[in-house]
Amino acid sequence: MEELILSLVKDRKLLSIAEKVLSGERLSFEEGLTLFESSELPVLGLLANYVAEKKNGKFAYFNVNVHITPTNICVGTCKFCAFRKKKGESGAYELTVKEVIEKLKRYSEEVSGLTEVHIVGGLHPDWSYEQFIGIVRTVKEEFPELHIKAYTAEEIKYIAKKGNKSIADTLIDLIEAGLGSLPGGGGEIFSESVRKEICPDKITGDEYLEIHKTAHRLGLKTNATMLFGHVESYVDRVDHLLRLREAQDETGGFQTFIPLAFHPLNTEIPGATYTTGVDELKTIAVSRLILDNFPHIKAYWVMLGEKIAQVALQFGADDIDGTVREEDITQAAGAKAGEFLPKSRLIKLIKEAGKVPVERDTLYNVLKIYS
Ligand code: V47
Repeated sequence: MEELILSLVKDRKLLSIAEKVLSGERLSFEEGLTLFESSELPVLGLLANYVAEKKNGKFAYFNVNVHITPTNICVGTCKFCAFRKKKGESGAYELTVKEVIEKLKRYSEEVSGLTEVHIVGGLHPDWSYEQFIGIVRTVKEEFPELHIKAYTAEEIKYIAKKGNKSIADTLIDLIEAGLGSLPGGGGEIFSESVRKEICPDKITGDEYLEIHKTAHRLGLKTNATMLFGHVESYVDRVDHLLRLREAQDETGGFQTFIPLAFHPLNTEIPGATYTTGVDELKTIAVSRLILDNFPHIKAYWVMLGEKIAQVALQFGADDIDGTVREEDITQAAGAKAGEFLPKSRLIKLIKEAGKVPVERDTLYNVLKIYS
């Protein structure tokens, strides 16, 4: 297999990178850049698939989950976000804890075998520390068997500030309330200059990494993301990936990396367009090749669409996320993929990609293998 892959490489620089990948060596910044600049997409795919299968065999994971977004009211100013509303603006909403529970009751009846709830939302100006913690506590009391993956690093910092507490103490309170892990949202692109342009008021890349590392030290697993396809360059993407790799070397607490394809509708990014299939597959493949210490790469079907997410399973991804059911952030920005896929469809997508569907829980414990 190794010889076959090498025989297909045309570019000399790519050939030496391919040799390094096949012998398990770590790639440098320059090499990451060469990968992004390469137009030999099938070779990138073969290399990334080689690495993915070395790590996870033929397994490709999915889970049965729902998302709940308790509010879209947000004091944030992120220009790429089409979801946020100011208080009082038309379309702004906020759910009470009771409404969150009612929604979850309905979803858990509709989606059988539910194991995870993903809760993220806006930075509501009036909600107290106790309210944010209370959502997690009540969900856990009502649904003790569900894993709660909740609050991005940005929300964690906001909640901590509300409570006048440190990040660590806030996470400790959330864990005590029932938090199971942190989602990867809020990573965007770590580059300071890009953040200044697209989300000037957001936590910095370093703060994002520090919050995740603090969570890891407290025993929580977390995910990481990168929002790509807006104003960032390949240099920014490689920088982002290397900073994640370095953080992972320190704590080892990241489970999966999720490249998020930017959606332009209703956003404030001038001239922004949808990402392309080639860029999406390349970004998945290069992420797999650079992030040698991340166990999993997720092709999030809601943002990639089910077709590209499926093909991504041959380009380095080993996970396509879950059933989802409700997803407002991408929908507001012009999602084309919808927000629910039944388990049977996820299994079909994975099988046809030549992989073995594995139903997992949030922490990648295997629940069922569909061989
Ligand atoms: O933080 C916002 C991104 C994220 C847009 O951890 C946009 O398992 C595209 O992080 N176009 C939230 N993306 C989603 C997220 C996520 C999703 C699924 C699974 C997991 C996980 C995490 O969505 C935000 C932001 O980075 N986002 N606006 C947009 N216009």
